Amino acid sequence: MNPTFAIEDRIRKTSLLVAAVVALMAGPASAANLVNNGSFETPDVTAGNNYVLYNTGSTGVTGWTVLGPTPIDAIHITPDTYQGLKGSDGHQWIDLTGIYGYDKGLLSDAIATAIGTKYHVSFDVGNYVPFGMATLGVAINGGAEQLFTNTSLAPTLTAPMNWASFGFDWVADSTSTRLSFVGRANGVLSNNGGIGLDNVSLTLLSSPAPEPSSWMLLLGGLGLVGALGRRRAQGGPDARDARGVAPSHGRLRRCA
Ligand SMILES: [Ca+2]
Repeated sequence: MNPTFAIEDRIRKTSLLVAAVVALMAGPASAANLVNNGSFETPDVTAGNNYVLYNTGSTGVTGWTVLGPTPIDAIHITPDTYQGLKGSDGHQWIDLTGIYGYDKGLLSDAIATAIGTKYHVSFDVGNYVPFGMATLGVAINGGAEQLFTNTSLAPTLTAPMNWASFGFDWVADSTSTRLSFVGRANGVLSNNGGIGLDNVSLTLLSSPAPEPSSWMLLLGGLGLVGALGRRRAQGGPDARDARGVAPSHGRLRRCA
């Protein structure tokens, strides 16, 4: 191999390696769901062919704590084996009204997040069509609540349930994050007999920008490679040809 070409090849490979490192620092291409049991498939209650109620304060829904204004009858897991009421994902979903009522919900277990990093929150709101539209409120770490209403009562593949997806981006301001989902009245845009929740996710959108020291390290490494390449191209003391033989610098070689 031509020595100059060998040096260029080494620099090219090093550049590819640096690009790979930068890509890794930017985060994975497809991020995993950080919410534990966001589809409410655990515990599996499908065998009972009926919904299962959880009282305020219960941690019986894996990954979540039940919220409610009264001690009993807060929310329930509904399996699709109960009157064919299908979730939007998997076989189970949450009815945030319990038997009846508003202001009941679920609070996620703490999720590790990185301050300054952007995430995407998504979830599905379900209407039990005979009862009407459903509204739920979403808050992060007890902050301001946003209301989301599924206004569609059209028949769907999950009839008599109608599910709609919602979401928003959020930049973390804490290293520990808890999401809450609560059924709300919201005027005439909700009902107190069926507010569905399913398919909750929190996914990483981007990592924070690397610290200046990280960039300096990378740029310093690139500069070192470039200097080494120039030194070898000029036939410096470190130069080797493709066989690893140093140049003779004008000295005569003894022939055998
Ligand atoms: Ca589900």
